[in-house]
Amino acid sequence: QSMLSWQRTAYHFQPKNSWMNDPNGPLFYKGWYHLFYQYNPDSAVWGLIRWGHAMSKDLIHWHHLPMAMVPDQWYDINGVWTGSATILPDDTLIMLYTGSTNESVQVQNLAYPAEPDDPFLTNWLKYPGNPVLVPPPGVGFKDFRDPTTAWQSSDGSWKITIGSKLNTTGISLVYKTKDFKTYDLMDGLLHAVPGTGMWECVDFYPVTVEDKGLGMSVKYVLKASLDDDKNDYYALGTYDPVSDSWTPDDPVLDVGIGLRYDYGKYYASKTFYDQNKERRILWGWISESDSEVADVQKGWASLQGIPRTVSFDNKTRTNILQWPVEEVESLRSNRKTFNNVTIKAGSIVPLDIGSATQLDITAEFEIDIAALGETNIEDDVEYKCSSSGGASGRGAMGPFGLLVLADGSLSEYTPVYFYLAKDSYGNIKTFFCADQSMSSTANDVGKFVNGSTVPVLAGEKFSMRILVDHSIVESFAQGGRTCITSRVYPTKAIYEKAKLYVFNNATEASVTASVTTWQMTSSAVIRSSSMLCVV
Ligand code: DQQ
Repeated sequence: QSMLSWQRTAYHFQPKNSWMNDPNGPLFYKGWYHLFYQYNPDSAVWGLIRWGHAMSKDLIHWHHLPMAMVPDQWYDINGVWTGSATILPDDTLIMLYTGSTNESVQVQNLAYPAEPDDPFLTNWLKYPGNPVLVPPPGVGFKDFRDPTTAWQSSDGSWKITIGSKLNTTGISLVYKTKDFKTYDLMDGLLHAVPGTGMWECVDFYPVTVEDKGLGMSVKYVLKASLDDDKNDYYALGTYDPVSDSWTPDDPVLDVGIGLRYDYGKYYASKTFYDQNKERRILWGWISESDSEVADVQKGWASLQGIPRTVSFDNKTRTNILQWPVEEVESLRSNRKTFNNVTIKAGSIVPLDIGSATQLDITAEFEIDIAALGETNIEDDVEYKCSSSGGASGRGAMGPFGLLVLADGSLSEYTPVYFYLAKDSYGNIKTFFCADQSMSSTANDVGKFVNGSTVPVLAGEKFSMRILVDHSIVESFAQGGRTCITSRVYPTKAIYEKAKLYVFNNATEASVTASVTTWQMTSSAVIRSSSMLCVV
């Protein structure tokens, strides 16, 4: 047991050891959820990548399985990189993935289950005709990776899209295929955004929109993982299946310049349609923000976020909603409720809940804006989570929220909070932020303040949900309109020394908070007790 062993999570997905990155080919097949992932079993840093593999009945309790694919062919000998699954109408399972060849060229390869009747999907066959796609003329050998799940055209053929770049313009190419072995490159691009650089792990999927009085329609989400700044950006738009092009609803909120899935650590994500529960589920890779030395010392690096359902926000109509899958609630126990706690400006109130390292928290806040004289509310057109002093930067109406993973002397704590500021039109704008600057007394860890604005509609309270699991804090505002994932490395606020507080650091406004907490049971137990752990 290393001295850093407390950082290991209790209910997030992690391999038993070593390095993990992107989620790959998530799917539901013959009663089981499968997750494959970029895996380097040799050490806790990125290296020669294989496909790790695990399966689960509920997306929370996982059985580790043998590696699904390893570099053993000239076309993937430098790495079995990211890919996606497609389940055809007759249940045939198709896997497309990027191989890094013997010459480090990025090519796309086809694989399929060796025994399609095996619900464990243990053995995989690589198509003897691989690679099925090589970089087209004009595309760099190292700028062609991460094929999406395929979607079907009206003529029965299939299309996929693959991210790339042309100079500094991020692009997504579209290919058409009938058999997943031979492909035609379409003339146009699905989309392109100048200045966004290489698009990794493109994702493209429909979301259902409720049209008042008119029934349902669909919009399409396009997501790109920007290699240059390691964040996942999405936009809502429309898809024209004839030209195979996608157009954003709002060009100001285009891919790579507008909305992010998450304003903390969240990258190389991928969704899949869960035909079991008829929902779309998002997986995202959450890397460390400590040092590589610490990762090697603890013997592992990276987590997957708790899978999130993704849906269109029919209220704002400008964003998606992301919410932890309901199955995570099966880990809840020992519920504690604190109703209508008044927190005066500039005060902190402890919530007596026992150990606070494995928690699910929901909280609602009300603020009496009318009671504040108009003159007391300052214009704050410049406010930004990242540069406005974090939780210690005070305004008339914020910050207020929770301090998670705090020790009793408040030498370590992670504030997750709202901050209200007036924009240039005099309208109140709400920010949702998470501040890592006081999370750890260690000096080799990231101490960012992350966050963004969050839409709060008339009549809504300010609401947040937070999942705390030792070294990760996942925060969701207003039902999942804005999300922030933080990696935190407390040295004092660990195990039974970790506590929870509600705080209001506003200079004027008094806040009323209602908070519910649950202890979260470890899901990890199954990792060591199950007969299915054959690794
Ligand atoms: N990780 C994979 C690539 C992908 C990148 C390699 C994103 O396929 O583009 O491990 O993190």
